[in-house]
Amino acid sequence: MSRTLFIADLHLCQQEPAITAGFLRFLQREATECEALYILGDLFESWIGDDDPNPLHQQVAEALSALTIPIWFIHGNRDFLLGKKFAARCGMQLLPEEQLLELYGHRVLIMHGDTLCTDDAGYLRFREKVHQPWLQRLFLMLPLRLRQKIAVRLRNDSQQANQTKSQQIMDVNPQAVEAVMQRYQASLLIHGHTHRPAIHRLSVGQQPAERAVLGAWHQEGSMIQLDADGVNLIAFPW
Ligand code: LP5
Ligand code: MN
Repeated sequence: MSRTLFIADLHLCQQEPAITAGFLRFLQREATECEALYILGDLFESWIGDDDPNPLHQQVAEALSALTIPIWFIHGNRDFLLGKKFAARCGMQLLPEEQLLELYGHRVLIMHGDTLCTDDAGYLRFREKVHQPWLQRLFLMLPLRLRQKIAVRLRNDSQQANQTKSQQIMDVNPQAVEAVMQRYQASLLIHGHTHRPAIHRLSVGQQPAERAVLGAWHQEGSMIQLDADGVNLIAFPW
């Protein structure tokens, strides 16, 4: 079937087995009937290193590697440390944070979406810090238990910080969207992160364009399907 699927923000974790089960069903059904699957970040609730022996990771790796279609992954703000080793176990390929695709006659830009939230200065400062390669190397050398503790601490700090931020600050900035789409001459942008599923029509350099936003999987599944007829945002029960 000539269609490509995109998903993001599943936030898989051991505490939410129903979401994992829904994802495994999605892989067996939807993902077997498409040309390629793109995972646009935050597949996992958090990631502290490929050496984490969490059995959920093994389960996900087995299910993904059983697929015969190409699987591509862009890091999110929760799983930016997911490395080549785990990607290889899943049979998926890692992409840079922005990737242009030419699919069915569309120029499609894909990304996680966090870098579009340019009004969230606190987050961007945090992001810059934790994306420093030396800090990541140092973090990955720490004992697993300590890494787990740091991740829990960062999640708590983040949740607290988010309570004081407005909804607008935590959404994408329209100028940032237009600028990046113009830079890639993209007519379609697909991203996640904001958990505000929608297809927005806009104009980029006076040309009609679309921004398709994936939903999180907290209450139901969310995927974007792209084919020769265009882009479709689909919600489904897990
Ligand atoms: O994730 P979510 O939805 O709660 O909020 C995000 C932004 N927050 C984050 C932080 C993550 O949740 C933390 C994930 C940790 C996982 C792995 C640990 C690996 C550590 C590696 C170290 C090298 O992404 C949030 C946004 C929101 O999205 C909406 O876009 O607003 O941003 C924040 O909350 C950032 C705060 O403004 C500042 C957080 C305070 C932390 C200060 C510590 C800095 C020093 C770090 C050094 C290790
Ligand atoms: Mn995110």
